[in-house]
Amino acid sequence: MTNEEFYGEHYKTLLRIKRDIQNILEDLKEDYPEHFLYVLSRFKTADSTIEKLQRKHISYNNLYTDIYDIIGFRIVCPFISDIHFCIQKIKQIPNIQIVIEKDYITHPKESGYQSYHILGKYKGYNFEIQIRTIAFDFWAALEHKIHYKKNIQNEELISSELKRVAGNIKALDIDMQTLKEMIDEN
Ligand code: 0O2
Repeated sequence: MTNEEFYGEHYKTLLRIKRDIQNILEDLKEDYPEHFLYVLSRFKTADSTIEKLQRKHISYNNLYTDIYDIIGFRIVCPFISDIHFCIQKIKQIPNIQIVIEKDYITHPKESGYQSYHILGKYKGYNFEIQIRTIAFDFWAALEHKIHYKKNIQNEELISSELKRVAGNIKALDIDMQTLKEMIDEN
């Protein structure tokens, strides 16, 4: 099914809202380039949304209330300390209502995934923003490619190895943060 068929009358509005939020985030990146490395956006395909509705037992009627990431954004930061700065800037955006915050940095997911998620509403439509360091973006991108939601052999071993690597990435993030602070104090 095409996105146009699936999202119907909402499709054009969703695309417009995605573009509006993307522009707002790009402006923030331009104003604070030292905190924002890059901003990405994606539109959830009809197939991916249908899979999510089925997996979470959500009826199509509740699509626009219960699913937040049809319009999704990712902010990638250089250092752990930038994440908090970006969250504050997002909270100050006019006309945005924050509905749920998921702090997978303080409380990583079972997989080892670390990222801060903001689920919110803009002009009546839900959106999700994921904020993470470039080091964890690297982990999440590769983990998504090779493992996330896949049924694989050696599941236990692979999962524990991915978690071990996530631990290394966390240590790397902390080392880079310490180095930054040492250099800033010069
Ligand atoms: P996609 O393919 O990225 O669009 P869930 O219960 O995990 O399906 P939920 O309840 O919406 O999803 O919330 P959650 O757990 O915060 O996950 C939202 C999104 O975070 C996911 O979207 C992924 O993009 C990302 N994510 C969550 N957990 C992991 C993980 O272990 N590894 C990686 N690489 N990404 C993760 P989707 O729709 O599940 O997938």
